[in-house]
Amino acid sequence: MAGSPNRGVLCYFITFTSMASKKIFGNPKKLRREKERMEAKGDTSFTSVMAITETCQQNIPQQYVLPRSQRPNTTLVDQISTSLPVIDLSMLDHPAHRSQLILQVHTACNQLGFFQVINHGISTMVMKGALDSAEEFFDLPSDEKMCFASADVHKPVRYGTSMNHELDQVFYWRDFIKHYANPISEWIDLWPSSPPTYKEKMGNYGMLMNLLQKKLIEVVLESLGLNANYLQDDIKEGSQVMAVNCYPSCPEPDLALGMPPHTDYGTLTILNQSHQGLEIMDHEKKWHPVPFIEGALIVQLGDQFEVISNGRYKSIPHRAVVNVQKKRFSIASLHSMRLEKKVGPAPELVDEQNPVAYKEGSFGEFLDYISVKSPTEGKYMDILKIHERRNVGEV
Ligand SMILES: O=C(O)CCC(=O)C(=O)O
Repeated sequence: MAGSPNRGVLCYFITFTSMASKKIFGNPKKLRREKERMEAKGDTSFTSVMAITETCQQNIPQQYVLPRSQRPNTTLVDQISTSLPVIDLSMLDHPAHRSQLILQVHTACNQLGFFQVINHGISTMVMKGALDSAEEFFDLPSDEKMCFASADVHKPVRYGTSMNHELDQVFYWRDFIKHYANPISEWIDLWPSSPPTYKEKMGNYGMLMNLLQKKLIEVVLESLGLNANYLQDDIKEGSQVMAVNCYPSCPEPDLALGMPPHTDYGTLTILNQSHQGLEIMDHEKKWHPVPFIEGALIVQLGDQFEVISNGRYKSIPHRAVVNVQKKRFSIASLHSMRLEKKVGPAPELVDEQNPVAYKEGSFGEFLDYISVKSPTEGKYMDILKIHERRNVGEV
């Protein structure tokens, strides 16, 4: 854990291609052995960040202290942050404005892979209801939450801390509960029954997110010049994971992060947050805080869209910072194709100038990968990237 000799050489996984992870992942036997080793350990016990903060410490425990190079710049406020794209989705209701909206989506996805949406049709009552039930869940006594504790990323419902408490070398200032949500009837019985309104409020919100993502995917596909119906059935039957995050206030926010830099694997993620705390990285590797806009939802492109677009659009690297004043809650609705569906570049986006740049991958393979690799150790997407052949004589 923290303090191990590896800590000083940790790299952000957005730029890091681990030879070791390629070796394990490329070798199914090794991957299976590694998984068996993890399962044999069977360690589901951990201390949540909520429990740590209850003891009112002035300093964060050593295992949450990031190496200097990975610490956030908490004074970051820049011009770009205030002009990050905000798209009015009600333009979709007016045929005359549709092409303007598609152009805005194209610009946002091309430049960043990120935008916020307003007038999206989800009421602030529903959005707030889901965040309130998240808060009530994390306020439950520890033993009630611990029934859902697991480090097994394949579990359809799991409560945890940091990213994966069994793999993380440095811990992140975050507790979470994640649950599958599509189709809701298949999963909701497994969700927490306490607080009593959790299933209703979170379930209602989750179903609306699933409808919204279909709309959003259509406009992103159109913005790529693809048919809005491309992969329609796969999207309808796709997987939805709701990551419900709690970032307690942190006495030393400049030393820690709520979540490390990462991209989401799926097609797109819709994020609802109680207040500001998300940061995104632009193509020049600069971090920008995402301003909180009351009632807005944040849309982030995931790796599957990068693959489908054959690299025209890139998934957005993002991280969560923490603050000293108050707890922050967020709900990330993570959408992807179903577990076993292999996704590759859209044939329409491949030609002589743009040869296939990614191998096919699936959500299931991504989960297998992260079940043995911490986010700082390499990225599943790097395995899918087809590196261009060097010309003869090139060093
Ligand atoms: O809470 C946030 O702002 C980020 C959440 C996130 O990136 C995730 O759950 O994957």
